[in-house]
Amino acid sequence: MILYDLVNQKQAHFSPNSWRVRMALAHKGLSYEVSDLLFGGVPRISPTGEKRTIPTIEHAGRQVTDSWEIVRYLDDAFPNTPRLIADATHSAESHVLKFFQYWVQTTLHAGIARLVMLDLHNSLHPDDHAYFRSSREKQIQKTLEDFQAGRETRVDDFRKSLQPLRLALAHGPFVSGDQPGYADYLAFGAFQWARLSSPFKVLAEDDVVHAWFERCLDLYDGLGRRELAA
Ligand SMILES: N[C@@H](CCC(=O)N[C@@H](CS)C(=O)NCC(=O)O)C(=O)O
Repeated sequence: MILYDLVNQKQAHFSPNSWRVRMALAHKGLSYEVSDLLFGGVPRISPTGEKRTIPTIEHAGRQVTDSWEIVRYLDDAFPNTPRLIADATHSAESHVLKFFQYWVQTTLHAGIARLVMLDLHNSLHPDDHAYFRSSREKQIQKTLEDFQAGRETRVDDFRKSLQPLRLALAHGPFVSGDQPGYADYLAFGAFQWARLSSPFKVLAEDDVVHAWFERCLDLYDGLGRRELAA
């Protein structure tokens, strides 16, 4: 199995969506090789030129792209490993987990982007700077500098938006309960992205979310912690 992943200037694997899959592979005890890429290399992953994003995996002669599709594929291809997304395709549990993924995307990823986007740009390999700046500035309709400006006064609003995580963590050490599950990996990816891309502290140290993130960094012999912080 090959995992195609992005690296920054320090060779850190910073992609949030890729961390979901890295944690899923560890949860299942599956081994794999990593193929490191810059943003500029992503269009060349597919031998036939089909659109690919990071993460993409290659297994048994086939490529699977999109983190959700990859985890579903792993659940099906390795039925003797613990499942991460509930069984039947249209089960209520899988829909609720997908809803949580949408919350991660719209609240965590978007909120973190507003705090660290310029730092993230600066952490990338210089060959990626021009592409990253022009593609992201087109999406956000501002300069990266303006987008990140004022973060010290805005970070409190981001921290308030984490209340659903705090409420969930009142029931156990992980969002999924006593043991970590895919909901944990979805949220973990977002905070790991921030940790690897910027020295800015998006979490307060006395927050239960901070304690949970530290627990996630320790999982699987410190898989997440081994990737050095920005
Ligand atoms: N929904 C996709 C999103 C994947 C995605 O957007 N990946 C980013 C990197 S984290 C990417 O490949 N970007 C390529 C680009 O911006 O050119 C997933 O969960 O895998």
